[in-house]
Amino acid sequence: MGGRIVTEQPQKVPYTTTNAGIPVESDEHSLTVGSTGPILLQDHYLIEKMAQFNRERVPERVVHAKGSGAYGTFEVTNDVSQFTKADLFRPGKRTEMLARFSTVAGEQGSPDTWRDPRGFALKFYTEHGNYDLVGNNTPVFFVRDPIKFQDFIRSQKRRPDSGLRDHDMQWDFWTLSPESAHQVTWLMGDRGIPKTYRHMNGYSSHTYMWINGGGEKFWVKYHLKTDQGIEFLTQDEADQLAGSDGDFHRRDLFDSIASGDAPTWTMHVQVMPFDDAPDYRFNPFDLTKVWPHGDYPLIEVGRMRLDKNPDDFFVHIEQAAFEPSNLVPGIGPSPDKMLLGRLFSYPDTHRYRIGPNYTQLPPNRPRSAVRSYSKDGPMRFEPAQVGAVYAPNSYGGPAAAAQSFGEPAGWQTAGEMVREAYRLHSEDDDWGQPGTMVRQVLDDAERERLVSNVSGHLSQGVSQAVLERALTYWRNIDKETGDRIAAKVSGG
Ligand code: HDE
Repeated sequence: MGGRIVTEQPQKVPYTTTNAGIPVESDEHSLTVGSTGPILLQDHYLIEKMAQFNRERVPERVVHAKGSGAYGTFEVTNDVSQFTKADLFRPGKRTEMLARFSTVAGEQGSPDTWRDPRGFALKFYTEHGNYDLVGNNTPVFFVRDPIKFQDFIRSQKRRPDSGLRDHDMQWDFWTLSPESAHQVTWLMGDRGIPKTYRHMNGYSSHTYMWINGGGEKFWVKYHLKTDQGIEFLTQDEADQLAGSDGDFHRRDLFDSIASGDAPTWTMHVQVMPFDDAPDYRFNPFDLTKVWPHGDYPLIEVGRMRLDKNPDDFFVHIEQAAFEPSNLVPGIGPSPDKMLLGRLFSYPDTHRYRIGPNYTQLPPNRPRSAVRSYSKDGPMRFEPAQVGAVYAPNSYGGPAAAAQSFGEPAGWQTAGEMVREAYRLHSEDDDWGQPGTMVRQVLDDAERERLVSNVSGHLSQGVSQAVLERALTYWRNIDKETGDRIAAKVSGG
C-alpha cells in the first residue's frame, strides 16, 4: 500500500441508476467471479448498457439526413386576416415553433458545406394543432411530378457498385429532365452553398391555399427572408471547410443562439386571387416556376426568431417529424402534384423511421389538446381520452366540428384521367425562367461564379455523351452562358 497516490476527493455528484432508477454498483467494472471472470448474467446493468447501445439509432432520413435545429417564436407583424383565418396569422399573435435546416443528399455525418439545396422546415404549435411548412432555401424544385422524385434522389446519392457519389449520374438525370433547369441554375449559383443557415432565405416553394373567415380562397407562396442578409461561400471556401469543420453550419447556429445572438427571418407571402389561376401565363402550381413579384408583390406577415437550442439533439432534432399534411384551419393544399405526393410521403416515413406514435414525442406533440380516436401501438405513453374509444358515441367522446372549421381543401376538379405534363398555359416551358434569372437577376460576378461552378462540376467524372447534353442544356438556358461553360470545360 506504501506507494499509493491519494488524489483529490471527486466532486459530489448524484448516484448512477439503471433505466429503471435502481442505484448501480459500478460505472467501470462488470460483475465477475474472481478478478479474472467469467462475467455473470446477473449483472443486469452491464446487459442493459450493451443492449441499449445496440438500439441507439433510428434510421436516418432518406433525404435531408444532416440537419440542425432550434426552437423559437413566430410573431405576426401585419394584418393578413383578409386572406386567412389561421390563428397563427392573426394580428399580434405569437406562436411557439421549431425549425430544422438541412442539406439534402449527404448522410448524417456529411459536411455541411457541400453544394446542395438546404431544407427549411418549420413547425408552428398553433391553437388548432401543428402547422408544418416544409420548404427549402430555393423557391423551385428539380422535378414537378412525385413519380420522378425517387429516381432524382438516387441520381444524387451514391452508386450501387462503388458507394461513391457520381456527377455523371447527376447530369445524366438533369439533362434528361429539362424541368430541372431552373433549380439547377439556383443550385450552381451562390445559393447552392449558403455561408451559414442564418444567412439563407426559406420558401414554401409550393403554392398553398389560404381561406379567410368568410370562406374566400386565395393562392399563396411563402418567402422567409433572412434578417442577417444573404451570404454565401465560394466553392473554394466550402471545400476547405468540408475538410476542416464538417459541422460548420451546425456549430454556427448552435453557438449563435447560445451566445444570445438569435437569428430572425421576416415572413412574406405572395397572394394570387383564386380565379387568376386558370388563365395565368403559366401553371401557378408548377413547382419549377416562381411567380414574378411584379405580378404578385410580397406582403409582410410576421417575424420568426430562433432563440432556444435543443437540450438533447436526438430527442428534439433527430426525432422531429415535419409533414406538409399538417395544415390547420385557414390553410389548405393546392393542386401542385408534388405537394399532393408529399402529403402522403412524410407521415409514412415517420411511422417507419420513428414509430407510429411519433406525434407523442416532445418536438412533435401539439401544444393544443389532442382528442383523436387513434389508440395503442408501440411506445404509446399518453393515455387515450376518457369518454369513449369509438365515434359516434353517446358517452361524451369528442365529435368532429366540420361546420366550425370548414374543409381545408376545396378547388373544383373535372376532366379525364391523364398522365401528362402541364401544357395548357402559354409559358409552361422549362427554359424561360432560368434564362431570365441568368440574364436579368444575376450580376456579372454572380454569372462568372455560375460558369466556374458548373464547369468545375462537369469536369469531375462526367462522360462525353452526358457532357455534350449538359452543354446543350446550358445553351438552352442561355446561349452565352452555355458557350462560356463549354469553353471553360475544354480548358479555355
Ligand atoms: Fe422532402 N422528404 N420530399 N421535399 N423534404 C423528406 O421526410 C419527399 C420535397 C424537405 O428537417 C423525407 O422526414 C417526396 C420538396 C425537407 O426533417 C421524405 C418529395 C421540398 C425535408 C421526403 C419531396 C422538400 C424533407 C425524408 C416529392 C421543398 C427535411 C425524411 C414529392 C419544398 C425535413 C423525412 C426535416 C424530408 C419526401 C420533395 C423539403 C422521404 C416524396 C419539393 C426540408 O419523406
